[in-house]
Amino acid sequence: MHNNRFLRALAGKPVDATPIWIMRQAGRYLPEYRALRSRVSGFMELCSTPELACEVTLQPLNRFDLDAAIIFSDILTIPDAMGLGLHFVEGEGPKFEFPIRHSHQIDRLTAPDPETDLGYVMDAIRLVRGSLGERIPLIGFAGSPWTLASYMIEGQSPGDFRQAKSLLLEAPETLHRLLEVLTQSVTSYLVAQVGAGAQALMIFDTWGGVLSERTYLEFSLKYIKTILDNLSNESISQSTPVIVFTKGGGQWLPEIINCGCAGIGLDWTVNLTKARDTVAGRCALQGNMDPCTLYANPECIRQEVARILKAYGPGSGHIFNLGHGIQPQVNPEHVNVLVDAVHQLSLPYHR
Ligand code: 1CP
Repeated sequence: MHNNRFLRALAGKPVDATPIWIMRQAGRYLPEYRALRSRVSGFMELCSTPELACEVTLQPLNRFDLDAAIIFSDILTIPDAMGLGLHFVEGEGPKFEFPIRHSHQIDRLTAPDPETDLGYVMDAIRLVRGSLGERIPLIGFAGSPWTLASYMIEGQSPGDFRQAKSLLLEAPETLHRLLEVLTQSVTSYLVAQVGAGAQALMIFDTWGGVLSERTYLEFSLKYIKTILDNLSNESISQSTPVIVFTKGGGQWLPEIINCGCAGIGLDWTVNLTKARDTVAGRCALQGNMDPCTLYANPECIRQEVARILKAYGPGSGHIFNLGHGIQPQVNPEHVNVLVDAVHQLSLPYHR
């Protein structure tokens, strides 16, 4: 691999500079993404057409000196493949035509076959790997069972979680059945992504942080751990590192470390120095700049990068990223400033 900083940092091995990639690095802040999207029927056509998904995946890499690529897709491809009918309403985000409203719908759900039902994702991964060659590694991903379940139950962006949390309290066994079929689905989806060429994996638990500690451990982390155990049994996680990102989960780092992940994603509310002390070399940390920093001027962006690098301190085990996805209104020039600042300002920490 020409640039394996990302995989080395994830393994805690020495690097020449801190690697960086950006959540949602392919997306609406890029004019070339908006141009391509306006020529197709919508976001799902981009995802489900491997040549287009490949082109979009590569767009940010043609502009910025990023240390990893992430396959252009979405966490909601799994519920879509389960028959919930995903579509995107302009300005409102994802919607399901057939959300989960009754427990008998859960009884009828089966785990999608990743090679047939989600074959377009595997084809996109194969195409991207063909184009990238050994330039930089490619990350595959999936949503956590709890995060997917929240969208499936609410039928859209979960908002106040009225229905998902009511189900959790009123019929926990029903929710557990849904989480189990999602756990099987996510496992086979991630295994297939590795088979197609993904070199690292990330589990997005975007909505884990809205739970209480008790319900986080029982309804989210437990299933993430099962996925990691399954990947380990299939000898996947030993060779393909997995990053777990629970947004809003900074207070549960001691529990998250025990799920078997190679890295933990952190949002910007977490103190990186304390987080590094907590994990004590047992896994790598990814993050954690506030995405809104990119609205500020280049000098402020560089200062913030310097602060975060200093907070982590010398040595490997840190992958720079935002604490959540990049906002669509960000000026792409500011992303260049960020990427170059991380590479330049991190040099003294790796001598
Ligand atoms: O063109 C458009 O309008 C679509 C916007 C968009 C994009 C660019 C959506 C719809 N998804 C994506 C791509 C995407 N989604 C990636 C691509 C890889 C990358 O460059 O990072 C990834 C990893 C995701 C994952 C994803 N989708 C998450 C988890 C990460 C996160 O941001 O929290 C979630 C929650 C989704 C659901 C989703 N899909 C799209 C939107 C706008 C949303 C969020 C809706 C909400 O706020 O609830």
